[in-house]
Amino acid sequence: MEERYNPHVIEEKWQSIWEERGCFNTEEDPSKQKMYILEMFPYPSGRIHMGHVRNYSIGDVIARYMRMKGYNVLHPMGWDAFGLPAENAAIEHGVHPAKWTLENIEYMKKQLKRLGFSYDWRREISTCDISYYKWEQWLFIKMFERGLAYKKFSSVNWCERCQTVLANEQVEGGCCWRCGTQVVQRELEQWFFKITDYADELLEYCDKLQGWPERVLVMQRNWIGKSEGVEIEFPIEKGGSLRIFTTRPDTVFGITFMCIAPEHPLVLDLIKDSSNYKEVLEFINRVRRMSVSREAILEKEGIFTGAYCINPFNGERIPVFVANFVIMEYGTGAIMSVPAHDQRDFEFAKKYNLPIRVVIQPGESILDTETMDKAYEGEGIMVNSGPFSGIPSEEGKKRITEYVEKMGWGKRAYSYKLRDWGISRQRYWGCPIPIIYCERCGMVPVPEKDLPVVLPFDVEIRGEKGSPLSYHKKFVNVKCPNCGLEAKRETDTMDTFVDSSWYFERFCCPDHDGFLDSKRVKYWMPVDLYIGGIEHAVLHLLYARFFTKVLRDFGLVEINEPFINLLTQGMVIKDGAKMSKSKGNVVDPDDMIRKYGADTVRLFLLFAAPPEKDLDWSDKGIEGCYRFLNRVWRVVRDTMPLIKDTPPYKDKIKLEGSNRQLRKIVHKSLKKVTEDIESRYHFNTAISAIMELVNYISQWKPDVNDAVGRSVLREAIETLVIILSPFAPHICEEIWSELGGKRSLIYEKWPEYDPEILEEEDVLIVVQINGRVRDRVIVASGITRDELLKIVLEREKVRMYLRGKNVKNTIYIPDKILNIVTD
Ligand code: ANZ
Ligand code: ZN
Repeated sequence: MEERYNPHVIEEKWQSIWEERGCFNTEEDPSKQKMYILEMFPYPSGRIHMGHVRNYSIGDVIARYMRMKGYNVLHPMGWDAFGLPAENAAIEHGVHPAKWTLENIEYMKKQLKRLGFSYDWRREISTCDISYYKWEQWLFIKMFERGLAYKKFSSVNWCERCQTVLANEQVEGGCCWRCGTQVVQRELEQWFFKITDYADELLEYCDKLQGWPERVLVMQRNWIGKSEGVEIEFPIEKGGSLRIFTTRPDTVFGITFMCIAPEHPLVLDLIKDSSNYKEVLEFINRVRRMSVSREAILEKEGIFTGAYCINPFNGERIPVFVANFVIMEYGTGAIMSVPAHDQRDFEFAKKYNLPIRVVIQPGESILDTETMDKAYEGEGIMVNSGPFSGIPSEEGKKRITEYVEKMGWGKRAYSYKLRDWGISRQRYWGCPIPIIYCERCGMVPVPEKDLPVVLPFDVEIRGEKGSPLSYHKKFVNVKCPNCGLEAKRETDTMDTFVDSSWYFERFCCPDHDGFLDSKRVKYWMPVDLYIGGIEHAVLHLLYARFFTKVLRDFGLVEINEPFINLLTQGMVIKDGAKMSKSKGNVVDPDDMIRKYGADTVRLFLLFAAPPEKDLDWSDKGIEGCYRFLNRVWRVVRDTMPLIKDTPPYKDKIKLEGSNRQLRKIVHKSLKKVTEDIESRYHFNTAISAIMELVNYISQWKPDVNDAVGRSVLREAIETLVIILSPFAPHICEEIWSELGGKRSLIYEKWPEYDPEILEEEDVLIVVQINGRVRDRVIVASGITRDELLKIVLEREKVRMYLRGKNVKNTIYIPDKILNIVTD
């Protein structure tokens, strides 16, 4: 064994052995239980950052552990390769997005390999590969044929800088999530996926995803945002009726006006005979062109339509307004306004001098419209509510709802915050939408035999006005597949979240000439453990769940949910801030690997914090991990002469004293590491248990002539190497082969701990001084004389009796009596 620990030599050696032997290649094997471990695949931005390394180190520990546990482990890696940065690079540096992306992938793949992650690289996927996006187009057509992909005009979030439409989820505080530019609204015809068809199921299954963090489930539930309420039909004075949605039917007697969205189909009808027809139209157009998304409106504004509704509960005339805060896509696009009990309505009423009427009294204090400075939105007792007065508001909700249904004025209803998923992007570097527009036939999907619609290479990317594809004549102009007339191709590409909504299924059969190979997918899916950042709690994870349900309904997969367990890892922090280029506090993984080797980097990232928690980068910490691995090396090297040709301990021999003590600690460590990995992913505590074990072994003084002791030590070292190997695989492989291991450590079985030795009781030892009983101590059975003596000499009583005397000799009857003889 080499004198010094040399991570670089060792790591390169084992990485090439693993690769040559295809150690991590996986095939379906019905005789073995499968285990699909997946980390969110990266965007090929150029370089791996520490967050990636942490994410993949966590996944790799589990994958390696599960393999040793005997599972058939699928652990793939790929690239979320379409997206804006490639196009921005094209605009800024004139490099083709394909070239930029492929070069980044090549570089980052080298980095990942240098970290020794146990991927089956044969299964690598790039979403920008024709063989991948061809099937995405195929799926799009299936969705189109079933009405799950459709087109509609809608007001969309538009980023002037990126010249592209953004999904609501990509707007952060009114700004573009990528570049931070203020988002404006535009009316465009866009492609949508009908995720709202699955709102109820997506919500329902949130209760069944027991392997997901509650925090993610809460975010998904809120995102779907199901509200229970009533739809009520209000007669319009001059004819017809207006349907509203409310979650507060208990407040119907407090309605003092109504509001409808500017896009509401009844608007023109309502204002027809109005004297201020023109003003209303102007207002509506102004609101529709507004620069902020409707949800973000602060200043409530509206205008009277001139029309009135009748409140069927009390016969009152209620004026109808058009208001900027009412959203057409939510509920019915019209509301009953109760300013006393809804803050938005309150602000609106104050602004336009509309009456406010209290119909819910909180109880402890009496609300007075004269003195109210905000709406009271809580529960209470209904007042001024005709026959319903005196009823608690929660009860009132039920009673009014029943009454509404009985009278035929409306019905119980639900409303969702979730919107259909807008997937159109006016961008080049994405999956082309396989639709052809024909003047005679309308929208015609590209026939399967003509797939894929290949993204043309020779485009001019200017970064302005629409998609580069729309300038590409050869791409745009086609013959209609239906009638043969001149037709035009769709030039929008798909949101890259589409690409990442099914890649985990494709990993099961990346080479399949078809959408999915159902047999292989059936074997591997669902993913047993999915690991990634919390930033994907709603977008990616909701879309992936939606796609899986769609695929199920198409008969393409047989599962309801894609991910059984979800682990969301925390951020990597340095100097109190998230490690990021913009903060200038990035530690480059390459530098760290160069300095310490991959094992140290991995070990530090796993040791410094449990996976879900944020991790504070510390130069001292990584240094400490490096010292620890050096220590492991030294300890093994020093014991090597004793254990090299010794078989590991077999439990037929009865152990005593320090041999027993060592073995007990080995099995205690094994148990702890096993449980920490398995039940809670608490790698940090697992690693510290291993560190303690190494300490113990290094202080353990073996007796060269004791064959049993040597075999216990051999077992200790073997166990140490095995349980350390998921965290720091290279050094362990090297030691393993030094120990005489013939095969790679990854084929080794994860050992079972010996419950018997752990169950051993503590023993009571009688302490005598010169033959007289002076003290009693409880210690672990099997304690050595030296260890026991150390404890005993510290004890108050013993020190008292020994004062002024020298210990001459000790007589130890193991686990029973210690007699100290003085002179
Ligand atoms: C009358 C009322 C009285 C309301 C009251 C609230 C309090 P959630 O809980 O988020 O689902 N609303 C309904 N449709 C709307 C739309 N298209 N645009 C803007 N607001 C709309 O919110 C449901 C409440 O939001 C509904 O209940 C309605 O106002 C408003 F004391 O109706 B409520
Ligand atoms: Zn045609």
